[in-house]
Amino acid sequence: FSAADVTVLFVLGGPGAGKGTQCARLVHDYGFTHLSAGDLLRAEQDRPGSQYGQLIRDCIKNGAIVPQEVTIALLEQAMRAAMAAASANRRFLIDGFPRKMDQALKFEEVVCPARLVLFYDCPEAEMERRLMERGKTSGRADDNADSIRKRFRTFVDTSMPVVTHYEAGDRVVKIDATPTPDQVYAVTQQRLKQALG
Ligand code: UP5
Ligand code: MG
Repeated sequence: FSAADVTVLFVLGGPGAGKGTQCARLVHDYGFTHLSAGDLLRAEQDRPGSQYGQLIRDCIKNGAIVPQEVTIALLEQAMRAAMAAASANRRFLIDGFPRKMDQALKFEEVVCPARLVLFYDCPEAEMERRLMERGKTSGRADDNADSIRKRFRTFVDTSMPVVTHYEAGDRVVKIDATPTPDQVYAVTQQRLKQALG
């Protein structure tokens, strides 16, 4: 891939910040292709014959980060599939990735550089409330108090440095994710318009 052919936006934010919720709206209104790294990993985990099933299951439950080779290969495959489809769309929202510096550097080296980073900023107490609520029905193995604590820890220790890295390169659009989904989305639209034209 080259940056001339595709536009990639990384969508980052803590667990439960609302990345998936905002991405769904952007897809609906602007026709981005949405690739959630977490969703791709969960699908790979359940794919019969996958050699990574157990590894992914363990990482997700413990809020740990799956080795980048696995995740980048899944993202690359999904991007190729999207581009081969008849309605070839070359604008991608990569949701929940990169969440570790090595992933960020590797993806931009072997796939393509991100045009910008949407960063949804939300206090832990609010994210915890949302995840515990969702956990009543989501069936997600990591929507429980123990896993949530570990996910927050990984986010602060390992994923925030990625955001700081992109902030230094002036590529971050930071959005307060605390208000209602409608309000967050209105700001997202406004800020994206400013940034992308
Ligand atoms: N909600 C959303 N917005 C709201 C708002 N403004 N006000 C009130 N409620 C709001 O939202 C979460 C919940 O909050 C929902 O119930 C929603 O209705 C409500 P959602 O949009 O799903 O938030 P999101 O940020 O997408 O939360 P998610 O739980 O998906 O975030 P994570 O980053 O934890 O999950 P992800 O799927 O990205 O990763 C899971 C795991 O996969 C990681 O912990 C890791 O183990 C592994 N992983 C990797 O190893 N590598 C990767 O590159 C990616 C993932
Ligand atoms: Mg999500």
